[in-house]
Amino acid sequence: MSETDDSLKWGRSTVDTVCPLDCPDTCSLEITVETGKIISIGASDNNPATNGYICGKVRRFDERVYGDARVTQPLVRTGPRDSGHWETATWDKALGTIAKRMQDIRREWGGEAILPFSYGGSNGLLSQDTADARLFRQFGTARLARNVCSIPTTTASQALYGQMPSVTYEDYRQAKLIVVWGANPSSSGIHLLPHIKAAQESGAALVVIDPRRTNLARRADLHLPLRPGTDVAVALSVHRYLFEHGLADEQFLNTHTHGADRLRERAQEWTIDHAATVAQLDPELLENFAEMYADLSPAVIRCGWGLERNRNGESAAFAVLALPAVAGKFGVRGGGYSMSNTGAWSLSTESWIGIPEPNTRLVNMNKLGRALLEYQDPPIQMLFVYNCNPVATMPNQNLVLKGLAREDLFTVVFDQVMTDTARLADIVLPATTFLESYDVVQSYGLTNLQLARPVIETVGEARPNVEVFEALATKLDLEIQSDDTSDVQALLQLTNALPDEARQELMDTGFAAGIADGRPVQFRDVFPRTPERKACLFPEDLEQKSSVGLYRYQPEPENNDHPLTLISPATEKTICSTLGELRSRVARLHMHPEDAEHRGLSTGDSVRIFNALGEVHCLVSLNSDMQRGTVGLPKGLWRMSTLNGSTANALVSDEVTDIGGGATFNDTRVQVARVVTVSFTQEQPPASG
Ligand SMILES: Nc1nc2c(c(=O)[nH]1)N[C@H]1C(S)=C(S)[C@@H](COP(=O)(O)OP(=O)(O)OC[C@H]3O[C@@H](n4cnc5c(=O)[nH]c(N)nc54)[C@H](O)[C@@H]3O)O[C@H]1N2
Ligand SMILES: Nc1nc2c(c(=O)[nH]1)N[C@H]1C(S)=C(S)[C@@H](COP(=O)(O)OP(=O)(O)OC[C@H]3O[C@@H](n4cnc5c(=O)[nH]c(N)nc54)[C@H](O)[C@@H]3O)O[C@H]1N2
Ligand code: SF4
Ligand SMILES: [Mo]
Repeated sequence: MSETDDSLKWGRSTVDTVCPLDCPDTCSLEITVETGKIISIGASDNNPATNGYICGKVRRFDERVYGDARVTQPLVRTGPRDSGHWETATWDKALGTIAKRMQDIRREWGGEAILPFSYGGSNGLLSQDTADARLFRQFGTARLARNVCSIPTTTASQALYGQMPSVTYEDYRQAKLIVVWGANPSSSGIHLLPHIKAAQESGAALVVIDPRRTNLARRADLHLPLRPGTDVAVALSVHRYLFEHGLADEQFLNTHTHGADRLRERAQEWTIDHAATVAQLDPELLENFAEMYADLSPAVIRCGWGLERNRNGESAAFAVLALPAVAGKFGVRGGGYSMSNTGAWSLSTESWIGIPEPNTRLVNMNKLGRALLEYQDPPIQMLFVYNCNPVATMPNQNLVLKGLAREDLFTVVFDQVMTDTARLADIVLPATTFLESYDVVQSYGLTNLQLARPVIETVGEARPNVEVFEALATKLDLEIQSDDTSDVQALLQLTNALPDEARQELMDTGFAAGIADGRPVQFRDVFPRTPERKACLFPEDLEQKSSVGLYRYQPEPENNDHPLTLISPATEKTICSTLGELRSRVARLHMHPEDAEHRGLSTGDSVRIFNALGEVHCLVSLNSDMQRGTVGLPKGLWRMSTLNGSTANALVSDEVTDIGGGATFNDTRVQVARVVTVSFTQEQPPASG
């Protein structure tokens, strides 16, 4: 980053930018910099939704920027994997080595033996699907299906409504009923909370549907502590209730939807009692919910991602997102649903990648371990990881680790810090953080676009993604038709794809609000982006694709050896695994006191959580906010946060959902037992070695 103003180096200044982390809120930030160093990170006024505050994670983001885990130079492995022995290299040498290996592998095995592996990273538009995509497409590597998150919900919201923009946070104040379904905004999107509170103060009712009694559930009028994976049954029972009691909005269904009859047919078997039995709910509570949803308007559903991470993920998301159509909740401010707004700007990455996607092998990222160990013709010979920390975040951790341990695999990890994945690499490349480079950040919780700008000089030799992939392409002699050899040039190219007015706004102020001033009313200002602008309640193509059919519940198989269901939702400590390096305490498994009592466990005990895939050793906390039979570990832990170096994903299988191939993190059966600590007497010394 050469564009930094000299005043940043010497004086004290404040710079406005945006938080691009994988969080729906995209806070606008004010960073104070003194003699070139960040001294504080706080909120700025640019994005009204930020409302003067940011989360604790990003307030301490400077601890990542300057922390011990930061990678500041290209590193080449000199000892065995994970030994921590590295030598530094110049960028030129590191990229030269990588380019040579890529060429050799392509010659011997074909381009498909190289697997680029990435997810959101810092989530800025420049940092993925720009120069990286041009390089890998042109070189003919394998392709990655980035399916770890939001596949079931996106499949449903795309098919039903063509990813119509959502009810925005501010409009929650207008609602008379707010349903927070499988989302935990107290951790995962804190700027929604004041609006929910304000609505409650004006008399709105709050329903939370979550196996845990979350903070929000405690403040709710009704909490449905359902068994994980049973949302489809619960939602279909509400559909049935609406249809049976003449409370479905037939006029809306006739005018604005297709397929309501098929949905009604599928809902038929789901009486309140049947659904309550399957979901282990009190049928009276469930009926209360159905009544409230029928009676109260405007009613908004905040659909989260907790409900999608199981075998019923797609059908659950369909059944939940179809509710406002059947109940006629659209067309008024504060009515409808909120899901991801990724589609709000209709930005086409294809237009700025400019190179068609080759028809090479497609690897579902959830199957990384299997891909490294089992895929043949050709076997994977090289993995290029960026914007992602798969050891911490992908399913079936032990298989991933075994794959990464292959001596014949060449692994490059391009990251800001020495992650659990980077430790296993052959070459580690240092990446800039969002405080060191330009980017454009599109909110998926709101509709705005914001500009991220460098506020400090790059730390060490860290470089932004665009620059690194361009430099590597040059080493590979690829003729990539692009002028964006730096993040600034890429930024200019990307913003050219925006509508003129938005582009101007973004460049002038760093902020563009988006559709209808960022507050679109569904079925009034925005309509489904589907043929005829109608909601498609029963897409036949997906019905065909599903192994059991849409809106159908697949029960869990009996598993008496592993009777507990493990969930691993987001916490306020990390964003996925980002910032996990700052988490020093041993993780805790949360368990209902009755489940603990059966196992003779008390808070603070060391436990093994195990199933056929692996085991995790950590501490246990008794917590009556957990549903009986369901236990919880944090998402995104680093290996150092447990007692045996395994995290929740060591217990999560790489089975994927049947329509979109999404991850099933919360569909995990485990058993828990105390870790027996053996004490040795002097006569029986422990064996050495
Ligand atoms: N602080 C923080 N913020 C984040 C993230 C983070 O890691 N940390 N991650 C970001 C990302 S990548 C995402 S995708 C979002 C995710 O944000 P959320 O939508 O909040 O998703 P989760 O944290 O997976 O789970 C939300 C809730 O679903 C519940 N749940 C689990 N299984 C089920 C189920 O079967 N049915 C129902 N109804 N509920 C269930 C969990 O108990 C949890 O309270 O958050 C983003 N924001
Ligand atoms: N058990 C369990 N596991 C889960 C989930 C769960 O609910 N339970 N949720 C899943 C979800 S929702 C998601 S989205 C995934 C996310 O999984 P990942 O995509 O692996 O997300 P992070 O752990 O945040 O890793 C992103 C990495 O990119 C790096 N990075 C950031 N910015 C840049 C950049 O500009 N350039 C480069 N080169 N690197 C950068 C960061 O330092 C970080 O190490 O995790 C999933 N894992
Ligand atoms: S992680 Fe979310 S809440 Fe925290 S600063 Fe970033 S956008 Fe705001
Ligand atoms: Mo995610």
